[in-house]
Amino acid sequence: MEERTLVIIKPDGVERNLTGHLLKEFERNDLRISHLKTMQPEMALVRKHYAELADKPFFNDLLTYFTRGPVVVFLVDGRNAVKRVRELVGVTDPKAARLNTLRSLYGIDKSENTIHASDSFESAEREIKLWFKELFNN
Ligand code: DGI
Repeated sequence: MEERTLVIIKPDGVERNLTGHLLKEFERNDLRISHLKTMQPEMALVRKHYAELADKPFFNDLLTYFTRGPVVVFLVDGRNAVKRVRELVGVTDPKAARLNTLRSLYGIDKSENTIHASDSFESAEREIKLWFKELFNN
């Protein structure tokens, strides 16, 4: 099924000049980048994005990290894009991520894992509305 998902290059990725490398991997894997922007995220937006982690002990560190510098936010389109992008990105902990996934190649550790990708079709819909409000009328 043709799908759209949300990807974010987190501050550690932008800081280490990995934006181009990371974007290229999506195109190389036959996925299409349909919208893209750089922004300095507001704390309130990141709080909403990670609302389901609000009671985790690492939540405040996560907010500080995510808002410490610019991020690159983009939409990726393609057949089964949600699952294919998650496979390309790899699991949360870069040390546990499969060989050649983006987190295993570029992630620093579990708290600074360089890249975010929506984990389901429903998450993608919710997150696209949060990060790309301008695409919606209401
Ligand atoms: O969907 P994911 O990003 O793979 O994972 P998630 O939604 O469970 O967690 C969101 C982010 O929170 C994750 O990319 C990095 C951070 N995180 C998750 N688990 C831990 C964590 N950070 C720390 N410091 N410790 C954790 O156990």
